[in-house]
Amino acid sequence: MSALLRVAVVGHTNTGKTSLLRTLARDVGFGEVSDAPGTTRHVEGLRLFADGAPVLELFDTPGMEDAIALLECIDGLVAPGARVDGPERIARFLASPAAGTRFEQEAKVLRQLLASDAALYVVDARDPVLPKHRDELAVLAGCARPLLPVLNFVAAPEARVADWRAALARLNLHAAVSFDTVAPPLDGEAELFGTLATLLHAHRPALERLVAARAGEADARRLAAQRLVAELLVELAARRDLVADASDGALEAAVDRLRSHVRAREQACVDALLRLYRFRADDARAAELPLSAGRWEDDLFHPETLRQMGVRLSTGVAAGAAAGVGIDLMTGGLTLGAAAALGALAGGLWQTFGHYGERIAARLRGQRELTVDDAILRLVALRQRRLLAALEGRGHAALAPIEVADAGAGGDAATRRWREGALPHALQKARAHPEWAAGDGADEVGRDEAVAQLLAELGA
Ligand SMILES: Nc1nc2c(ncn2[C@@H]2O[C@H](COP(=O)(O)OP(=O)(O)OP(=O)(O)O)[C@@H](O)[C@H]2O)c(=O)[nH]1
Ligand SMILES: [Mg+2]
Repeated sequence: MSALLRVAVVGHTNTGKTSLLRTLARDVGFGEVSDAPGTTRHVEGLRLFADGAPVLELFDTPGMEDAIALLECIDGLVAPGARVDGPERIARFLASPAAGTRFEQEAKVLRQLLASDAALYVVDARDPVLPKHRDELAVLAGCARPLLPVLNFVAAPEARVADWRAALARLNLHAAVSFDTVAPPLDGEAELFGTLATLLHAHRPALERLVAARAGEADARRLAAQRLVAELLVELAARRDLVADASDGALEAAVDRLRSHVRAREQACVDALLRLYRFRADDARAAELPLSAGRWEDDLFHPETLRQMGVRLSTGVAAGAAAGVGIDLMTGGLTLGAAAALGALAGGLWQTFGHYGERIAARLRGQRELTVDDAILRLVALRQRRLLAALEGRGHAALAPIEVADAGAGGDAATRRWREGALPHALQKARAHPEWAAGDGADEVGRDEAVAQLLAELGA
């Protein structure tokens, strides 16, 4: 047994072997996945790492197609009644001409299994248990390697998990794990590697390290993703565009500019999230997130988009031309200033006036300031959270559209809060800090504090 655990992934054609490897490796680019049988034609390996060191090497293999004929062929190579054990029978088969012709694909599987410490036997749990499966297992058992059945497609309503477990037990395969490469169960990986460890005692510590390392990576990934969203929201809330020119044309152009900025900033966050979760933005597979080619289909500033997400329209949004943009118009005095600036003054912090002095003076000169409407912040928060949930629950083998959760009145408490509760304090604070929007390092400490505070509120 080599130090690096080697596991072959075997099974009938089209059961999702390549998909399983994609999901375990978090790599949408591994191998070729298709609905057609016989997609994988060659053995291909990939390594999984724990803390930078390789722990497990998995080998994708071609699907087995005609196990009944294969078993007959192998049986035909041994004289009737002769006492020849499994590995010897397999060796005779591999040395026979049939292994290079009719059963070339199957021979690749068996060679790889003999060169491995164990195998994952991938089953399409929607299939009935058929003689071809029993013969497949009889041939594989001939290699005398531990086999762990992986019941794939268990998220499908027609999955026959109990039938499969019963049939496998009759073949002395008592440990089997349920999986779904498209919608993998949250603890699916840990269960898979944990069960494998019970079959491969010598490799148990390595597999446990792998499970722990991958759980740590998942936590770090989730936190990094939440931080990306928090930074996005803080920056958008902080954004204030000054419109110095009092003409309507200038205002319209500035509104357009702000909207383009918000769209681009949100898209940058989507791109970063896809990269973080190792999905490709230009990959057709990412298109079935609630995104199209890595982009949201619905424009952020279309009132219908807000309605679909259940966000109530504020006056700014209803205002048509300037939908989604708050406009502070200064007509005199301090009564109409930015709420944030007023808040600072009302709080009795007179010295803060110096900080806002220039902006207030500008407003007295008839200038206007544009901000991102609360409703847009809510919408951005709601859909980034939805994207996060989709990315968390999605395997790297997913090809089909995901169910987009009902965005209507329902949702959990956090969703309802984003939709209609008070905006988190960190965002209200960001309203008073236009310098946080620049992302140029100005007042990074304050901005980071707000992001951390928002993260804590998001996590709560
Ligand atoms: N819904 C669902 N679809 C899956 C799952 N696993 C695989 N698929 C789909 O099943 C089809 C076959 O998947 P592959 O990964 O190519 O199967 P394979 O076993 O490698 O196939 P061969 O290489 O041809 O033997 C593809 O269309 C996958 O998208 C699953 O768990 N759930
Ligand atoms: Mg394949």
